[in-house]
Amino acid sequence: MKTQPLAVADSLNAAIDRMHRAAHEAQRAREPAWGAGQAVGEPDTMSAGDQRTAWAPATADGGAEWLQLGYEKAVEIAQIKVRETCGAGCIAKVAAVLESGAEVVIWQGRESAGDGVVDAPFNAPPGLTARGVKVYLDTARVPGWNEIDAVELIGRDGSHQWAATASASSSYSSGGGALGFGEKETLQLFNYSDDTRRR
Ligand SMILES: [Ca+2]
Repeated sequence: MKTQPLAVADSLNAAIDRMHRAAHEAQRAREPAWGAGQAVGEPDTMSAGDQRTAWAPATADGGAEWLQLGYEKAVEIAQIKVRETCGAGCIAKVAAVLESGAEVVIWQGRESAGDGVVDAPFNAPPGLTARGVKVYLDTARVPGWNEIDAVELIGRDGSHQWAATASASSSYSSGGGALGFGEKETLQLFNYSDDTRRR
């Protein structure tokens, strides 16, 4: 008789885990098109062009913009790889963001323009440990939209991470009605799991 409550607790925990995952996936699917959230996670823009599954700044050729990414685990950075899926060639600077908020510039310069999907690699010097990355663009350098689908953080320990969080100087999605919908959905799922636990 003692095992029964444990088994119930296990199955409830598994159910709650499933609900958390479902909520997370629902949230991601409902990220505003072209919003900074589109740069979270692994690449999902497989063909080049103006695609709603990548981040786009608010204007095509407005000039200075930035995209900041956060990762689960701080690592000694080997390389940062930026997946540009539209109008590649605008990256002006790549920096690591330390826990203090201070930025250490990894690369600064003029990227060559490229067609198609471009995975632009930026190598970091040894001894730089962080879990934040900031990519600066000058969108005036390449006429038309400039979009980033994902940013990979590669550690000297061999680890590969996709961004867990993202924010940006601006995004084409700003003012879109989709903001907040994902949160509402998550709340409903959590309320349901609370009810289950009370029974
Ligand atoms: Ca541009």
